[in-house]
Amino acid sequence: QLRMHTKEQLGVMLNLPVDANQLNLWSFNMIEHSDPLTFTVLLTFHAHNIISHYRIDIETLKSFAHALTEGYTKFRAVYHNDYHGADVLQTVHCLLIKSNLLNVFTHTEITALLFAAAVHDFEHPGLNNNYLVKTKSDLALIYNDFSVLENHHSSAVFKLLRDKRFNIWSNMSIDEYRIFRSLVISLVLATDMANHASLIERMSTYFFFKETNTTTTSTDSKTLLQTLLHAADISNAAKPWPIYIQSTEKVVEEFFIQGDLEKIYYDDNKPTFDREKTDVVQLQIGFIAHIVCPTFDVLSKVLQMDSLDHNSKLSPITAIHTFPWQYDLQLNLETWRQVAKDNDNQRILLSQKPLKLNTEYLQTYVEKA
Ligand code: 8BR
Ligand code: ZN
Ligand code: ZN
Repeated sequence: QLRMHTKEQLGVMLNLPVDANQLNLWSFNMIEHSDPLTFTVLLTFHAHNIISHYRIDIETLKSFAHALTEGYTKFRAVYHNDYHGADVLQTVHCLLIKSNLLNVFTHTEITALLFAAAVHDFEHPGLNNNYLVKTKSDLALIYNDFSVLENHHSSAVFKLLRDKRFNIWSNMSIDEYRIFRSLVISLVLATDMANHASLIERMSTYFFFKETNTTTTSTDSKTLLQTLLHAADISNAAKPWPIYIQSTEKVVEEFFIQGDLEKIYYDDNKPTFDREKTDVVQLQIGFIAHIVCPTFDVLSKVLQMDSLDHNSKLSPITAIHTFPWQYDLQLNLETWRQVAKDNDNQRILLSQKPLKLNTEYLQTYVEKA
C-alpha cells in the first residue's frame, strides 16, 4: 500500500497543533484545541491508511473538514458542534486501536465507521427530535417524524459530497461506494438514542447464542460498528472527570436553552428540560446507569470475546489496560452518588439560577474518591 507521508511528516507538513500519538489517548481533551475537526480528520484518516488508500487529495480533505466545521457550527449549538464531532471521531479511533477489532473489520468498514463518526451530528440545530416533531418543523415534516435529526445529518453530508471541491471519495469504485454509503447511513441512523435499547438487545442476543454454543458465527459486523459509534457518542461519561464535567455543562445548557424556547414560544408548561426544576445530579445518574453502563458493558464483553476468537485470551491485567473506560465510568457514577447523598451541598448546587454546575465544588468529590 502506498503511504504518502509518515505520521510525523503529515503533522509537521500541515503544521497541525496536535500530533498523532496524542489522539491515541483515552484522556485526550478536545476542548483544549481550536479547529478540532481539521486535525482530527487528517490524523485519524492518515493513521488508518485512508488518505493513501483512496488517494485523497490533502487540499480536498482540508476543504471537506472546513465545510464540515461550517455545518457543525451553523446553529451555534452549545454541545452538538464541531468539538463533539471531532471528539466522537477521536474516541472511535481510540476504541479501534485499544481493541483487537482492527483485524475483525474490512478496510471499507473502518473507513465508514470513522467517516460516520466525523459527520454523525452535521448541521445539528441544538434542539432534539422531540422538539422538532412537536413544533412541526420543516425537518420533521421532511422525514415524517422518523429519526429526524439523524436522517438530516446523513442526507446533508452526502449532499455536501456531491460538490467536487469536497468529494474526498472520488477514487472509490462504484461498487465499494455503494457498500460504504449504505454502511455510513445505517451507522448515523443508529446514533438516534431511540435505538439504544434495540441495539443493546441485538448485541445481547448474540452473546446468548455464543455462550450456549448455538452458533458459530462471529458478531454481525454492522451491529458491532453501530455499538462502537453509539458508545463513542455517549463516551464523555466514561472519560476522566474533568472532560466529562465540561461536556455535561454543555449538554445540559443546550437542553435548557431548548426548555427556555419551549416555555417562551410554545407556552409549554412541561418543557423537556426546565432549568428551574431539573435535577442534574439525578439526570446524570440515570444517564450513566441506564444508558452508558449497559453500552460499555456490552462493548467490553464483545471486545474480550472477539479477542478470544481472533487472538489469544487477554489476561485480566491486559483487559484493564485495554479498556480504560470501565474505570472512569464507575468513578464518575460513584462521584454523582456521593453528591446526591450530600443534601446541604446539593441544595447550594441546585439553587443557583440559571442552573449551572459548580465544577469546583464537584471536584472536591473526585479528590475525596
Ligand atoms: P447525541 O449526541 O446523538 O445527541 O446523543 C447524546 C444524548 O445523550 C443527549 O442528547 C442526551 O439525550 C443524553 N445525555 C445526557 Br441525559 N447526559 C449526557 C452527557 N453528559 N453527555 C452526553 N449525552 C448526554
Ligand atoms: Zn446525534
Ligand atoms: Zn452525537
